[in-house]
Amino acid sequence: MEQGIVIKSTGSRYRVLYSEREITECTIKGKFRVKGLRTTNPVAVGDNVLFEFDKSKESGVITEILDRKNYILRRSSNLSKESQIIAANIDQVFLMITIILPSTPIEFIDRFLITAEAYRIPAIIIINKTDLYGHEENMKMEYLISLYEKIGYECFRLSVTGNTGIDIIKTIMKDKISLLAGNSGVGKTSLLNNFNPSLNLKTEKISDYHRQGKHVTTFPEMHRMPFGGFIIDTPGIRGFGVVDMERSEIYHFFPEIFKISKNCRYYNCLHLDEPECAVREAVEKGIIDPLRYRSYVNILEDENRKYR
Ligand SMILES: Nc1nc2c(ncn2[C@@H]2O[C@H](COP(=O)(O)OP(=O)(O)OP(=O)(O)O)[C@@H](O)[C@H]2O)c(=O)[nH]1
Ligand SMILES: [Mg+2]
Ligand SMILES: [Zn+2]
Repeated sequence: MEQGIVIKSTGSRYRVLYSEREITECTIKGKFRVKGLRTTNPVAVGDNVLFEFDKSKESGVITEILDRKNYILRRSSNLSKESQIIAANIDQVFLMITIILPSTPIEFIDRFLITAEAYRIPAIIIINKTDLYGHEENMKMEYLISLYEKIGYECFRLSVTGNTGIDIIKTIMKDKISLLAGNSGVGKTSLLNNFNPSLNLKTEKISDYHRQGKHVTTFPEMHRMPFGGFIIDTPGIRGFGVVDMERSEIYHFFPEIFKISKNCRYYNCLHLDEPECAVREAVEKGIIDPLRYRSYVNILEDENRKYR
C-alpha cells in the first residue's frame, strides 16, 4: 500500500504523486461517498489517498481517501442538486480578477468569497493585467481594493506579462497548497507558467469578439512550484453556485453584513424589507457597500428561485 496525493482527475482516471516526485495513473475501486453530499466526482485534486500498484507497477488502484481537512465545491449546473468537488485540503484560495479583458463582475467575486467563507478557507484577491489599465480602470481597481480590504481581504495588483507584483504572491504561496480560481481568460495559467516556465501549460488569447476567455484549462490540476508548495490551476469557472448553504445563513458569509446584522430588530431578519433592519440602514449610510448588498440580494433571490 502506498500513500499519495491526487494531482489531476479527469473523470475516471486519477494522476497520483507519491514519494515526493513519482507519478502514477490510478483508477478507483468501489464507491466513495461523502456523507450527505451528492457529488459527481468521488475523488478530487488534493485528496490524500492510499493506492495499490497493479502487477505491472505501471498503474494503480485507489482504495481509500484519507480524511479531508476541507474541500471546495461548485454546483454541477444551475438546476442540478449534484455538485463537483473542485479540490480538497487547500490552505488558501486566490481569486484572480481583471477589470478589463475580461471584466470580472462583482457578483462573481462575492459568490466566490462567500464560498471560501463557508468552508473557512482564507481568500486573497489578485487583480491581474494592470499593464492594460488606463485612468478609468485604475479608478475601478482602487475602488475594489479599498472595498475588499476594508472587509478584511488582502488584495494584490499584478501584471503577469509586465512581470510586476509577482514576488509578493510567490512569498504568500510558498510551501502552501493554494487554489487559483477566476473567470476564464484572467491569466491564471499564465501566472503558473511564469512561476515555472518548464510547465509550459496551455494559455490562449481571449476572443476579440466575446472579450471572454475560451475555457482553455478544462480540469483542475495541481502543480508543484519550484519555490515550494503547490498551486491548483482551475478551469475558468463561469459562476459559483452556492452549495451547502441555507438561504437564511447566506449573509453569515458576508463578514461586514454579518457583523452589523446583530443589531437588526428581528433575529431571523434577512435584511430585505423587515422593519428596523440595521443592515439596510448601514447600506443607506454607506457603511456597507451597496454593490455588496446587491450581490447578497441577488444570491438570495437565486436561491429562492431554486425552491420554486
Ligand atoms: N496584457 C496582459 N495579458 C495577460 C496577462 N496575464 C495573462 N494575459 C493574457 O491573457 C490571456 C489568457 O490567459 P490564460 O492564462 O490562458 O487565462 P486563464 O485564466 O488560465 O483562462 P482559462 O484557462 O480559460 O480559465 C493570454 O493571452 C495571456 O497572455 C497580463 O498581466 N497582461
Ligand atoms: Mg487556464
Ligand atoms: Zn436586517
